[in-house]
Amino acid sequence: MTDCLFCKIVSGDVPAKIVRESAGTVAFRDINPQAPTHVLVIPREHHPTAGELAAVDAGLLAEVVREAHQVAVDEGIAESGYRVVFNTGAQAGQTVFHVHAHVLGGRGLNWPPG
Ligand code: DGP
Repeated sequence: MTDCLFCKIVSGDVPAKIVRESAGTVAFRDINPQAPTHVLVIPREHHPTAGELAAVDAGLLAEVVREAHQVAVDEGIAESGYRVVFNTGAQAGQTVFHVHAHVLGGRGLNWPPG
């Protein structure tokens, strides 16, 4: 999609601190980190939400989740604990409508979230 910020990160038109890449995904540091580790994992293909991606390519959604776990391993937070969040829809705080998994960790995380 030409007008999508995260598509532009995939294409390299917008710079990002990329930490991992796989055949179907790119992982990069969030510009406004909410925890010591805050990485976004996105599919290279444009899909607006996790639910829509699940409906058309569940394998690609699984790849996003697998890569999120690998980010946690790489960042050294897999053992202490980390959170994977798909904000879905405006009321849940989704601001970029290209599906992304937030990988958060490196500090205690409260529940329920705000
Ligand atoms: P969400 O609110 O769930 O849609 O998350 C969008 C995230 O994207 C938010 O945590 C901030 C991050 N973000 C927005 N613009 C940029 C950008 O240009 N570069 C990077 N690396 N992250 C961005």
